[in-house]
Amino acid sequence: MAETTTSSERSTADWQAADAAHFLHPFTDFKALAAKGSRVIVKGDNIYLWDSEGHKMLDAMSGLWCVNVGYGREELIDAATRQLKELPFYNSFFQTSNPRAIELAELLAEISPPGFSHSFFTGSGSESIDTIVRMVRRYWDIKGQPARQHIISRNNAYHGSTMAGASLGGMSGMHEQGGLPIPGISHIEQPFWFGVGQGTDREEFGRKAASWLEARILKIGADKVAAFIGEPVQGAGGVIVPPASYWPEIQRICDKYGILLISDEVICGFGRTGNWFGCQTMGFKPDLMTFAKGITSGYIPLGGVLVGDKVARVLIEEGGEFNHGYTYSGHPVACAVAVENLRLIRREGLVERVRDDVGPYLAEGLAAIENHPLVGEVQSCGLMAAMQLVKDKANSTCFDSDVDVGMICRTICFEIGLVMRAVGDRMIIAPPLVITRAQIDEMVGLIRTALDRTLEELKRRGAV
Ligand code: PXG
Repeated sequence: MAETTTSSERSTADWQAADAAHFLHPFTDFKALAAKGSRVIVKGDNIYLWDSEGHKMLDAMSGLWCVNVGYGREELIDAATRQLKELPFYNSFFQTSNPRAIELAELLAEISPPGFSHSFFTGSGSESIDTIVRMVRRYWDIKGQPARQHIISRNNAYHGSTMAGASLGGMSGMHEQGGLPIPGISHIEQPFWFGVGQGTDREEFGRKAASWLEARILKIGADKVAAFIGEPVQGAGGVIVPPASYWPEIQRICDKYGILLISDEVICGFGRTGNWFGCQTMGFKPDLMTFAKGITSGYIPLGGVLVGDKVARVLIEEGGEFNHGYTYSGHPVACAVAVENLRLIRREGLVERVRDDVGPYLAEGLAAIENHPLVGEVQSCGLMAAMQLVKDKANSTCFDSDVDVGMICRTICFEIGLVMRAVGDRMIIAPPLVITRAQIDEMVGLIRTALDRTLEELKRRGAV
């Protein structure tokens, strides 16, 4: 076995060879990556990353939508270190608890919308989604309506990668592997105006997209539907911001048929959209919320479910034992980091900053980019944004499927020192909430350069 070394002690080629020989990466064509060699990230500070070749990059994706307070925060490092020394692990099974998990549950009740007093902790977003499937089905069992099993989600949703997460997600590539979705789950079309609703009024389209939920409920039978789940703004699906009319109408339909409404806040939670939770930005009141990622700014894995009082009361007062939980539910070190992270977000006013300052400033900066010949649409919400790349701006025509314009642009981004993600032909960003106005200028400048170079490359290939 190789000794542990710091990055400077092994060459990039050496890291890549060992990586290819032993490490199977998520969502990866293993053979293709082994041939190419992975990019080895060795250091992070504030909103910047460095790879093993010493290249500095502006991380416009906050790691993977999670490093909300930026890299290298001593407060979080100290909180973890203190807790590692005091009590690195104890479980929350068998009638035991620990101070950090209690404090975190208390703090979450404070920062969440009214009516959320209880949390269930997990180790990730996917585990939170699995928890919610079991929890809402259990809720209806206790209520004497065991037929309410079915959960409705949406095409192009992302809810994680476990059996339940990948099933609730609406990614066909995931469903194709492993016999998914599992029974009792179905999907309606997403509220993606550019992709599904063009030619119609945006708000009218939002109401229409919500009406697909009602149609599905009636098809299945309301007495068989347990819940509807959605991300307030779809993240991994391409930062799809629904029309303002959408979520209030979804809420009305769920209320009408007595169906539980679940907000998947794994990306939108903890300030990303300019409120503590995305449902507040989108104007709806869910019964349950899943969270992960930004709760610890990604420094350590932690997820969970915020359980609204209506559901919690039934589970607590009438439910008896809930046969569900994980070794790391309420992990003291993860909870210590989360508590410090939430306090830091509050102390530095990061949520308000996204809402009133850097969020609107980013929107202004991107409005200028909307004029770019490659950009058909820009959407943003707080500090998450998407640029839809098009072949013909005047007619909003997309590129042919053999032109992988998103990947061309993404490769150029890495070359110029910008981490920006491509979801199909949509370029997306979600920078750390601590980003300054000057850094937004820098980021928008890099985006413009990337788009210009992408256009040049497309011309060279004869694709435009
Ligand atoms: N729900 C949502 C809304 C998510 O975005 C999960 C659940 C699952 O969380 P875990 O912690 O189990 O990964 C996610 C995760 C991407 C990308 O490519 C997005 C996620 C994960 C990996 C890649 O944008 N989101």
